[in-house]
Amino acid sequence: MGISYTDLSEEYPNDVRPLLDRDVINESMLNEDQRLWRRDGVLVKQQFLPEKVVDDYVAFRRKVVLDGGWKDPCPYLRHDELKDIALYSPLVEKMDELIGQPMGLHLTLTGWVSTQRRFHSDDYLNPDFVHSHYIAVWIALEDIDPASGPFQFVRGSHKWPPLRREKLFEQIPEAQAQRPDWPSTTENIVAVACEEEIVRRGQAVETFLGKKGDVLFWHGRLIHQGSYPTVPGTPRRALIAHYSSLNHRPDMGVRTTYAKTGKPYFYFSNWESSEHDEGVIETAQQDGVLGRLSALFK
Ligand SMILES: O=C(O)CCC(=O)C(=O)O
Ligand SMILES: [Fe+2]
Repeated sequence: MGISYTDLSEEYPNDVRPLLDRDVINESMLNEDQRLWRRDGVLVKQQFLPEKVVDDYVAFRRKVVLDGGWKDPCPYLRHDELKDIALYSPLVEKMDELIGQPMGLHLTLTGWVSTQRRFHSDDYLNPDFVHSHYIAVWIALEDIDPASGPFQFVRGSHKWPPLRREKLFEQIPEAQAQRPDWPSTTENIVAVACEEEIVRRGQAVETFLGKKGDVLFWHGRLIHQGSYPTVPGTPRRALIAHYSSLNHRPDMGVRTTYAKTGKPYFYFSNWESSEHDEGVIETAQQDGVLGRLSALFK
């Protein structure tokens, strides 16, 4: 027997969960999106982002030559073009409404290919005390090609006992748990346990084939993955952004507000330097070859 989902998970107390996840609430007070969120742990809003917000970001993003995007987690610190979309007011306000807390941006994944990160939930990747006062969004920047390795998820899996880091650490050598790369070296253990649990519960895996401007919001406890592309190399033009409640991240001390939209983000001095852009950003004007390459994306 391998390591099971039960080995890796444990429910946490009702009173530390976000309001909409508590056992007993007054459901008649909820709006439709909150009701769906409580039930499914995932919410899709079609054409949520205005075309201009998407087009402006895409025009800027095309300057990034590599489909993998920026290598660091916080390019938004250096580029207002990322803040314009990831801190677009109605987007953040929707999250505030779902978690019941003011949400701040702390991670953007800018690659235009699938992350190929196998099944997991995001909550156990964060410190315990966050207790899923956490949300991530998957913004389709174009109509998503089914061959590109789309986002997949298990509706309602946010109600399963959540994956816990300390439970995982009980299963692996201490030396491995102490290394900062434990999320990637344990990816397969977690994925196999999740896949077996999906089968055991007889649950369907759903695929998000967003159209341009659509947004999928997902719960920190939702089981999801970036699937493998069936046609490797197929672009998947999306922006993924992660947010935590300002009131649940004592580990991320510095917060600031994006003046243009009035929405908060977490600040990390180590990602501020423009050296993180070196070798990533090349403008079409600077280099004819790269210019021709980016023209291919049009
Ligand atoms: O590549 C994807 O669609 C999923 C990425 C993911 O798991 C995450 O951002 O938490
Ligand atoms: Fe994830």
